[in-house]
Amino acid sequence: MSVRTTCPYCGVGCGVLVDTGPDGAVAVRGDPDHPANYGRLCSKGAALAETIDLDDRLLHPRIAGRAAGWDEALDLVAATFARAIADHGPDAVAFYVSGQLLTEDYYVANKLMKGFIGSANIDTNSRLCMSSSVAGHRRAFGADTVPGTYEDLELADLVVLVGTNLAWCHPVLYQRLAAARQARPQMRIVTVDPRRTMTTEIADLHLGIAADGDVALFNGLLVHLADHGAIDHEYIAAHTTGFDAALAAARADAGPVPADVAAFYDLFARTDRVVTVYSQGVNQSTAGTDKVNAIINCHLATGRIGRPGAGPFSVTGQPNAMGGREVGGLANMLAAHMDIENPAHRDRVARFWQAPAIAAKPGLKAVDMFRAVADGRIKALWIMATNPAVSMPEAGLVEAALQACPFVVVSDIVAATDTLRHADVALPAAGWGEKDGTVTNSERRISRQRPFLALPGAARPDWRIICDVAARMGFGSAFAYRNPGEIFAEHAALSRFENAGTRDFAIADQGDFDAIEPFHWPAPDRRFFAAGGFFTPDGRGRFQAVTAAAADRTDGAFPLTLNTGRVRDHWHTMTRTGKSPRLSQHLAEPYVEIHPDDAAAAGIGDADLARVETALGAILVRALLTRRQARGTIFVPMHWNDQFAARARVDTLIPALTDPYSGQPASKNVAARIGRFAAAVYGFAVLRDRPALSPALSPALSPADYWALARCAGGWRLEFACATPPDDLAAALFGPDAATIAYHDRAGGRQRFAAFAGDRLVGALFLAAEPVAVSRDWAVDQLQARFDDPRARLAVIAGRPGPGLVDRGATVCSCFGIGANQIAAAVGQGCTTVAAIGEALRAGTNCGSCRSEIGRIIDAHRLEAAE
Ligand SMILES: Nc1nc2c(c(=O)[nH]1)N[C@H]1C(S)=C(S)[C@@H](COP(=O)(O)OP(=O)(O)OC[C@H]3O[C@@H](n4cnc5c(=O)[nH]c(N)nc54)[C@H](O)[C@@H]3O)O[C@H]1N2
Ligand SMILES: Nc1nc2c(c(=O)[nH]1)N[C@H]1C(S)=C(S)[C@@H](COP(=O)(O)OP(=O)(O)OC[C@H]3O[C@@H](n4cnc5c(=O)[nH]c(N)nc54)[C@H](O)[C@@H]3O)O[C@H]1N2
Ligand code: SF4
Ligand SMILES: [Mo]
Repeated sequence: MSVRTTCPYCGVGCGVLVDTGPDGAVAVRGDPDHPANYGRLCSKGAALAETIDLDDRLLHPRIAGRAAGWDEALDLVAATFARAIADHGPDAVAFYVSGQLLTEDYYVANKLMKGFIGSANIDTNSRLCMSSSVAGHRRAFGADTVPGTYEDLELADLVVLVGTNLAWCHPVLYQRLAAARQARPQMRIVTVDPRRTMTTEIADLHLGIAADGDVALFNGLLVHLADHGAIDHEYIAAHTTGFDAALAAARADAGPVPADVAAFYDLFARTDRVVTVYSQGVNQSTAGTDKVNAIINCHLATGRIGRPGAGPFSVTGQPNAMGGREVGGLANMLAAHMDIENPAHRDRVARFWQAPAIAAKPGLKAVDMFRAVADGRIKALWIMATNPAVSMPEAGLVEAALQACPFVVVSDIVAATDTLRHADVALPAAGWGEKDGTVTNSERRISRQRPFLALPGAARPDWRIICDVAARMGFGSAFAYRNPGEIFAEHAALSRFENAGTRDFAIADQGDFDAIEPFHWPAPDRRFFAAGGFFTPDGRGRFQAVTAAAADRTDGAFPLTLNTGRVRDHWHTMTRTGKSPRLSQHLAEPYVEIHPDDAAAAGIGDADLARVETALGAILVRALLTRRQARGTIFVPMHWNDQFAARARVDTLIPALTDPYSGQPASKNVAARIGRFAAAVYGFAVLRDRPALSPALSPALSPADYWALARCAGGWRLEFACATPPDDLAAALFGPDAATIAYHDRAGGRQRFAAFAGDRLVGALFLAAEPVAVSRDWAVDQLQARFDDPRARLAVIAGRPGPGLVDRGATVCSCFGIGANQIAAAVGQGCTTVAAIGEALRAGTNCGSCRSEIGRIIDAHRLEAAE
């Protein structure tokens, strides 16, 4: 029988059906009955089965790097936290947690810190993610309420996508939008983003605003609405306050309106059903909260909120970002959407928890928390389900802080991360498929994650680890849960406790935990605020007077604006998606996207290596030249880290500038410069076994200034470059025993090696004085081939497919492994629609995540034909 669970990646929260065969093989498919996805999955969800093996898992507690038992580890954690609290007070300890914890884990972590330790020093990676939306919601609505549902995107006549690459980051929601638009072609879509993305492909109009131009854009819209009779005066009078001040502030921002912006204003003004979807292009900014309110102002002014097909819609990133907000996991929140600064709320929660020491004031937000770790105020820190050495701004300083901290505990599922290398105690947590509990998606829908695998090694669920530490600190009776169902029931009871409609967050008793079906809170398909009913003291929604601030951070030394974000097939710091060969092929290296003119000015050619530098440091990544990037701007993905590349952690470059209301860091607008990295030698290798890339293990490769490692079918692929040629690299990579054949073209500086064991390739290595021109996909295929014939071996060092073999080109469709060259060839043979490509090659017919990319190849090909 299938296990019904929920995808552990993005906040769309797709239902997943898992079947385990008699041999233990796991098959994953979309749950046709889950109301988030109705059976769909994206490339990441579809590849989940590739990420659950136990390679690289953390399976036992470790103390100072040595294996330890649970009792010893838990005793040490509890005793060290207790001693720090006794000696220095409760604010000398902190938890840094994650929107990837389940609600039950999150609830007990928050309860322990805020009710029993007596500090609010618990913050979460949601600070880097959703906190500006939380702050904007609370300013406007009086509570952190998401008014609408996913269905609104399908019912709208205009969908405005602001700072959100929905096609790659919320792919199933994007597919629902694309399907709705196909069914109702009159629907209009506008994208607002400084760069053109795959999401732009669906837009009728794209506004390529300057970084942080959003407040000015939406203030201009408010003025336009006021001046063109598009204001809902009745709604404003009945349900809101502050309109005049907000409009006056918006007018002060007024400037010339370009034609494309005017077209957007006009479309917005005359369309009743408008949904504005936004995510990190809005939140991750020093003006993040103001951006949120500038958007909400326009919806309040038109009364377009909480009605089918109308409303502002902040889409959440992580699978349980919303659950974390419900339990109050942010340092400035309490629990069940209550407010830590409200004495009545503190008293209520304290009574409900029978808490000995309810926190009296907000705790430290993420950036300030790591500063307090750095300067010694925090003596003991526990990090759970997040990788701040990669994902926090000023990541280098975060690492220095971890190194300086007397006691760092890290709960994770993998054995090696950039954060774990600083852990005094490493605790093995249960991962997806093993853990059991609930998550809440972007539309307030709570779904179960259910286990279908046994706990591996000594791994334990996070909730249990936290409760075991709480018990050892003397709080056993308040943390004596036997299972996550008991925690969920308490969480639900707190949401109803002395509520009587005064708080938005309320969930009914769900009865049997195991039988919980995906459900909306507070009631099925309920939306908020169509008829007022805000959670402010006077029940009115609050317009906010916001003003656009100067946002250009560039100067003569750092003339480019660095923007960061995500790619389609990787998840954050790659601890899970990096295990999947399929997902690692879409984009296999860290890169910088740059406009060809800016690249030319810096002397950078396509596929060159580029040094991206800010005032804080430099990284080395591959250059991708594209006109989708606006001049003067560059884009680097956030994913690559020291486990997968030599120096590509983009957060080492990002100063921790934060939004004044939310404390959310500005990850998308940093002054930078770029230069070509001149290597003496470029290399590419495919390898059966993962190469050890540390200087100690592979001295020959240690001078490599650049390397990037990716999983591929049958092994690993490695790109690298060195300023000085390495000695004897082939032997270091292949081992002394492999039968190696070699080709040297001294004039051209090319060397190629192939090593075999039996009839299989152990590895192939290609070196050149310029970026290696060998088909990556073809080379990867050789790892799976049989080499009985010596001539076939020679083809490997010839570095090209033999006659009759085609190079698939860069992978576009991850599900079926279809490359760009194959798609282009099919277009040439008359397949001129995405559907026709699907019929011919199957590309795009499973998860659909690549459909916009296929569309782009078709368009490019037609353009070429027309020229
Ligand atoms: N494939 C994949 N999907 C994911 C994730 C992942 O790691 N991989 N992570 C999940 C998580 S936790 C999150 S939070 C979401 C994030 O989802 P998104 O917010 O969609 O992702 P990002 O790529 O971070 O940023 C979105 C866009 O903001 C644009 N932007 C930058 N500056 C500005 C600006 O000033 N104004 C405007 N309007 N736009 C700007 C960027 O160019 C970028 O295209 O994705 C979730 N889904
Ligand atoms: N420059 C830049 N930086 C950014 C962003 C950006 O757009 N640009 N985006 C920010 C955003 S929105 C986010 S959400 C963050 C994400 O950043 P992180 O939270 O640091 O990224 P993840 O890789 O998701 O880290 C999750 C960790 O938890 C582990 N893990 C997985 N499952 C479990 C579990 O069940 N239990 C435990 N204990 N551990 C588990 C994983 O192995 C991994 O090490 O990055 C932020 N940083
Ligand atoms: S859209 Fe993809 S990553 Fe997000 S929940 Fe659905 S299957 Fe998972
Ligand atoms: Mo996020």
